[in-house]
Amino acid sequence: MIKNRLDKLRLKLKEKGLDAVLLTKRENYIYISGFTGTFAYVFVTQNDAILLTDFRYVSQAEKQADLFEVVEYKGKILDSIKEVLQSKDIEKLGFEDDYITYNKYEEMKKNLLVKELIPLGSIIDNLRIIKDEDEIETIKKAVKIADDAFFHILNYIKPGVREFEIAAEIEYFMKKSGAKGPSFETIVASGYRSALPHGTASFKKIEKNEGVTLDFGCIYKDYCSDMTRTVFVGQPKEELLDIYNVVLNAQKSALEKAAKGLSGREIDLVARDIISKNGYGENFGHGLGHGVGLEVHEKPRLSTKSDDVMENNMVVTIEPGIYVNGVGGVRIEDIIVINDNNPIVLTASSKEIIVL
Ligand SMILES: [Mn+2]
Repeated sequence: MIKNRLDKLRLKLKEKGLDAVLLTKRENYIYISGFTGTFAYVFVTQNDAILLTDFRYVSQAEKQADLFEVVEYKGKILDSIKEVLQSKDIEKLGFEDDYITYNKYEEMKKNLLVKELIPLGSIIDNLRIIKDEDEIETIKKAVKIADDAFFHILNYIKPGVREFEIAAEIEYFMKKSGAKGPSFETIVASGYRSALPHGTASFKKIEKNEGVTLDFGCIYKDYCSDMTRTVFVGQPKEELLDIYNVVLNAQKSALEKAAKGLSGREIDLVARDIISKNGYGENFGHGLGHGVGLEVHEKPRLSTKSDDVMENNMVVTIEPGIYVNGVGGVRIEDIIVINDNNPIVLTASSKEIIVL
């Protein structure tokens, strides 16, 4: 698995004319090396794979990154890296331009003494975009934990309970089920607050006859899940139920159309057309979805601006929503795996109207 990823990275290095890459973004070095600790500099050339870390992580790195030579650095990390670069005659070094701070870049330029520091752009993101079997299995577990948490929380949502209590219960449940934690700040947006697309849980109490949007996910073995459901407590306004049916129709249609070869824009348009035709075009102000993996939001993007083309084994969300001030909002989100013309839906929670 790691061998395969290293081979692909080395091919990219060749294409780009790079002698080596230096990775420090955690998701990227997990992907390339297998090491999951929070601190490492991962260095890869055509012939070498070296992981520099400190005392805390040496034995973990040796175990997890078994295709890498693990070097424990003492003193300044950039001095250790400079030594490695000089011993390997590196002239063109790729770095993570979308992650390294300006300060770090200046420091690297001054201290590493390589001829050229070359931005990697999306090279690593593009390697991570198609998931292998192990990754899909891990994501399935993360999705299952979130599905179970949704089922669990339905008994907990009632008038008088505060949004943050619901968020805490969801997160506690997920952690007890083996998750490392939530994959982002849990969204619980009830009543008028459900018109906020990203209303993280507040002190507001759930009231009778309103909707509650729950958007949450967990991290399981470093892979993320992400799901959204809107449920109702008592009898919601007629318009909110109409909105629910429009969102559900848009969500199902886009999900069914999601296929290999289509762009993120084309799939987004399927949902957007349905929502617009029902008069809510202005109320769907975000993209349809995004890739999910080591990061909860990663490539590919599904939006009006996305040229990303779907390929098999990309894992993406489909999450249209409608938000109307004074009425409320509805969003429905599933995770799917692109699979020719038959996407595999990982999220198992019901999408039918749930009235509590
Ligand atoms: Mn999402």
